[in-house]
Amino acid sequence: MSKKLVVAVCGATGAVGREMLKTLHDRNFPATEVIPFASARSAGSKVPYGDGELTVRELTEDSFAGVDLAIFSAGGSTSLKFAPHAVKAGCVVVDNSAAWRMDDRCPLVVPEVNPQHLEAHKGIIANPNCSTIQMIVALKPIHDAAKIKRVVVSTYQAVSGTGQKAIRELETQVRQLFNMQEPEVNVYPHRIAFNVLPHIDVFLENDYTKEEMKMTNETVKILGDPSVKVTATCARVPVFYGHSEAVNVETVAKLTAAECRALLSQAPGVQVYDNPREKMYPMAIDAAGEDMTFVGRIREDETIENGLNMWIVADNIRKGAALNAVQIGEELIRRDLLRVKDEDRNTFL
Ligand code: 25A
Ligand code: L14
Repeated sequence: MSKKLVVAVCGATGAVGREMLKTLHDRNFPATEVIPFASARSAGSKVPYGDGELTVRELTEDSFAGVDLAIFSAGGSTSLKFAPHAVKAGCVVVDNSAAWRMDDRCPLVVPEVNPQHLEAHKGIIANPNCSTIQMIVALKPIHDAAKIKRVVVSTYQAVSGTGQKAIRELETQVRQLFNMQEPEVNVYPHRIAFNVLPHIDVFLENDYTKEEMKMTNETVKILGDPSVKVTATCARVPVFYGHSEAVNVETVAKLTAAECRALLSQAPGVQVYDNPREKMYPMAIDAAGEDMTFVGRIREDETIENGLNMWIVADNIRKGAALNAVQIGEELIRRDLLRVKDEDRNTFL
């Protein structure tokens, strides 16, 4: 490690921020220094890093001098406020919030799918929504082979996507219910323990949730193909880690289930786990803590000419957030793109 490479993790005390620190360390990211930032109330606290700990600093507009890469997972409003100052200081931002994803100036990247979009970056690169990421690593090879016309997806999403406070809420409600107490409801609009909520993020004009429309819009941007139609229903389930998705895909060309299985077996970041006779299919409890996206229950949709059904599971905090963001950092280094051009520094101010 000869060249200096300073990495800031912004939102380092949160559920995703902690996983970002772990991922940077576990993958031997070539950082010469890693600095954890969070809000003022966490300044001075410690976060684990490798065998040791790092002291959290308060994130301010002046935090980015001498920082080469800042990875944000501190909520959209924090990203909107601070990322432009990072870029001004010459620091490249990888942002995990929804704030910059549909901005034309910001590439939206899954390294296994569209790494070439990084070439045009102006300082901020957006990390897609967790549900989009795991779906698109499996859909990309299918799109390349048979051209996707339409996708119908239903999600079963873990509470960890909402952060540490939601993880605690599920734990607390389960404990309260087993003790015959009235469960406290704070984070979600209704009880999540032993329940399913067809409601993630806010409702929009068209009665879809914002989470559902992210899957529709982000898929088109990442594939660079507006002809791909995605319609989604996103549900919250009482699972701590790991999102599951039932995905129906209609293609232009015929792809048999066997061909699809063979294709996905070769796909980067994907592991086919599909042996129904042996009761083998992807499950959230097995995907938790893993880097791969698992695909199973691959079968032909017998109601249309060219259609497939499958079940896709991944750890929403890892591939859905921290891992994908760190992989973007690795790809930026590989392509020698970890810098902000002088003429781009004021792009977002
Ligand atoms: O995704 P999250 O989890 O919601 O986190 C979002 C991230 O964005 C940051 C935020 O920092 C967090 O890191 N963030 C928000 N606004 C920001 C801003 N303006 C910002 N960063 C920069 N600028 P934070 O400082 O707001 O949060 C710090 C801690 O506060 C706790 N917290 C969160 N929401 C809260 C709240 N406390 C009270 N009320 C709320 N509404 C939260 O603590 C966060 O760390 P915690 O729940 O994560 O952890 C509490 C204790 O548990 C330990 N712990 C946490 N995670 C793990 C853990 N121990 C082991 N493994 C873990 N994975 C902590 O050590 C702590 O003792
Ligand atoms: O990244 O699960 O846009 O509550 C916002 C909602 C992440 C998941 C995003 C959730 C999502 C989150």
